[in-house]
Amino acid sequence: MTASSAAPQPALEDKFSFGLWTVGWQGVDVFGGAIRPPMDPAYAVRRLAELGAYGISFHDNDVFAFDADPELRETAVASLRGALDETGLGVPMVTTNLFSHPVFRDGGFTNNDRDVRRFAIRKAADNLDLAASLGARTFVAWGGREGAESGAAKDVRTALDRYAEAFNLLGQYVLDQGYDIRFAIEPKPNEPRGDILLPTVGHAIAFIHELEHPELVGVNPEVGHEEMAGLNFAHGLAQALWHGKLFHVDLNGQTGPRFDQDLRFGAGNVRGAFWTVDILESGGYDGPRHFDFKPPRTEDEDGVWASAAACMRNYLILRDKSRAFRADPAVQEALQHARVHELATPTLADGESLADLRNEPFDPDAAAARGMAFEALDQLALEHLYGVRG
Ligand SMILES: [Mn+2]
Repeated sequence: MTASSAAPQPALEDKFSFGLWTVGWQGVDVFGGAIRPPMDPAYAVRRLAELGAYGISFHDNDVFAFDADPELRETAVASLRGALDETGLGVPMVTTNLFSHPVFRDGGFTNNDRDVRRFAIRKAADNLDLAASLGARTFVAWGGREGAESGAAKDVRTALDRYAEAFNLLGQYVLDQGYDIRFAIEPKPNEPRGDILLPTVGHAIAFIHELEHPELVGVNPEVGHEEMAGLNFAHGLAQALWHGKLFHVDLNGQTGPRFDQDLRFGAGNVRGAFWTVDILESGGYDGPRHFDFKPPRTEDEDGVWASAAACMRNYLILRDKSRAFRADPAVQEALQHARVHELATPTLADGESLADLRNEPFDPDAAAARGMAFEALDQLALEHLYGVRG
């Protein structure tokens, strides 16, 4: 068996999806302009279908220009629909661009200017109609321009009032229209704004519980965004699952707290990627494995497809490794030694009260002398990851 055939090929049931803006990224960054030509969405759909994806996602303005008139918009959407029908690819998620046009210089839903907020909500509602017409079930909201660089310029408490107002309005709209769509907030700590509102998974989940229809809103955590804040992405996913709020996920790669790298999935923090796949596969998540990466500026179009294919390939490699880790008898034994199962036993037994617990004899010195045996377990995980076991 050659190295290139050692990992399974992507299949539709793997639910791999890509944002059109990922493979279509022209490489514009803060220090330089486009290095790749624009990519036609229909072409991107066909190429992604060939690679093994099952779906695509897009911002409204990935498909038609911000200033497109209704006729141009319809032509663009028809072209996309044609490619979707031809390939059988679906659109599990749609999102709205409330950040590129200069009108969003201070954000959309939390812009200090009321007329801009009204426009932003209108733009999102229009895009909900399109999302519903394409069968999308998830509507992601990344508020990259919702924030500030300065102190007094943004009253955070009133900004959160307006943020909640927008989700309440759009949530009610979805209910009134009978759309089978849920919202997923995508947290990010900074970039492009100096400080973005709802900066982490935890902030977003707390916010969701203040909304009129919290059941309609979950999170879309992104690897790079949580790791930019120095956080453990797999732990963020686990907590989102615990709250029943993991509605979608953005997979990519990041190397620690620095600018948002959007590396292909599996690059950057490899160990983090292993635990990310492990929790997604074992934690009950059944949504798209969605890639939100940027093929580096060094690449031509061939490099774009190499990067896209590698996202799926790395996921499948890590899925195999996670399964082999879980199935390894030495790991089962190490889990026992680490007493992982004991955490699943409630601290009080049925019928016990706090009083029972308070009267219990306990020898803290004896308990303190017990090692946790975590190192042996973690080394087994690393050895699976390094490819010397399983
Ligand atoms: Mn990112």
